[in-house]
Amino acid sequence: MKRVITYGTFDLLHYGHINLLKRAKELGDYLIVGLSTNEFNEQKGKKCYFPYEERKKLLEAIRYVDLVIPEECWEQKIDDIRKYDVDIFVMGDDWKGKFDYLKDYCEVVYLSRTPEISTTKIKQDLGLD
Ligand code: C2G
Repeated sequence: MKRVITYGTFDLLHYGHINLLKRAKELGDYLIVGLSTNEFNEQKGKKCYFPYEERKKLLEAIRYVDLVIPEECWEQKIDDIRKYDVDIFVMGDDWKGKFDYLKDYCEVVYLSRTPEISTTKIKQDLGLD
């Protein structure tokens, strides 16, 4: 069983997120998502519309997602890779190169972002930002 992991905030879930999760799942058989907690989002400087528990419910309803775990800090990835016996780490290519240090522990894959959509754009288009 090939196990894949990815991380993110996934706020105001949109088709760019779904495209990423679908392709991440296609790389293996089991997809784990490290979902940024509300507190970690503050550290990331991101203001979330939906709190963690609601974002978790949304992710757990997606057919490609097998397990959602909390992402509480930048440093937990190596422990997660070991704990969940992960084979592939996946992120959108806006993060290209940032997680290459994980190549010592598993395969690292950066997938192309869906260009025209983002949570920030949604908020701006709705005049919320
Ligand atoms: N994404 C995408 N296309 C978009 C928007 C997002 O492919 N149009 C991808 C991002 O590249 C990322 C994932 O969807 O891989 C989640 O995006 P965010 O929720 O914005 O995650 P981010 O805030 O970048 O947090 O430790 C890693 C961080 O938690 C990543």
